[in-house]
Amino acid sequence: MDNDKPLFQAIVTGDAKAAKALTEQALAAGVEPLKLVQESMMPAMDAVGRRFECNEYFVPELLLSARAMKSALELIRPLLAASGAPSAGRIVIGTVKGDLHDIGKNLVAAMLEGGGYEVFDLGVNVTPEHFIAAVKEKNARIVAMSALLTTTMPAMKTTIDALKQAGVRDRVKILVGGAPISSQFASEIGADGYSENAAGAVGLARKVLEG
Ligand code: B1M
Repeated sequence: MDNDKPLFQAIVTGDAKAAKALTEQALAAGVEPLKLVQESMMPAMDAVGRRFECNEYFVPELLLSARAMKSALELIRPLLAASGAPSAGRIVIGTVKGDLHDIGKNLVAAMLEGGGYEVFDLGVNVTPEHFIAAVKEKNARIVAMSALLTTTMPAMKTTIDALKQAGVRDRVKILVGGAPISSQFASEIGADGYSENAAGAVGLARKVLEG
């Protein structure tokens, strides 16, 4: 194991019960939630990804690790989101059509909530129609899209095109992110911004709304 932190190990080995207990213990001991995310949880999912790439792990192991990650994240998300500030604007967020990865998207949503935004999480496998309906219904100022698969990256452009077709593109700023996404890809598809990580998404949202 390339990290000896117990929470890292619990997630890599897919032990959800231990991941939850260790997170509870760390939080009770005063460890910063973001420190747990950055130093144990995200490195753990990266390690899981590396094992998957070299055929040491298969989908069942990925699922177990994802479940362990989620059990820790459930405790952390409300803490990241806690902020008494008035709403800085409404954001709809979702993982694009065809893509079921939601751990990073959930983290981004929690950080945006913590940054004072009212966040409407549409979940995973979100169709362009669903994004359009949510923008209209919630009167959102930002659409944030996540994609983790190279095969679902094009769904971001499809969604942007559909927002244009529906006549709502100009009333929202569009932000994109996810492991295979880059700022170059974001500008190629006509998004307004790209963030590499959850913390960066908060500053980016502020920047695009001000600019
Ligand atoms: Co999948 N998976 N997976 N997977 N999975 C990856 C993404 C992969 C890189 C693994 C690998 O090969 N190394 C690979 C994709 C390869 C590619 O496309 N080039 C892959 C594959 C192939 C697949 C399947 C096709 C496997 C199969 O069935 N054969 C399948 C596809 C299913 C589908 O979506 N249709 C699949 C399934 C799954 C599980 C369901 C088992 C599970 C997901 C569970 C879940 O999310 N509920 C899973 C997992 C866990 C992973 C890895 C191991 C971990 C992903 C993760 O949660 N990372 C992943 C390998 C890896 O990434 N290292 C892998 C932690 C998370 C905090 O980071 O999501 O990157 P991330 O989010 C970051 C940033 O990217 C950014 O901020 C976040 C926090 O800082 N960000 C945004 C994300 N969204 C943003 C939006 C923004 C801004 C920033 O908006 C403004």
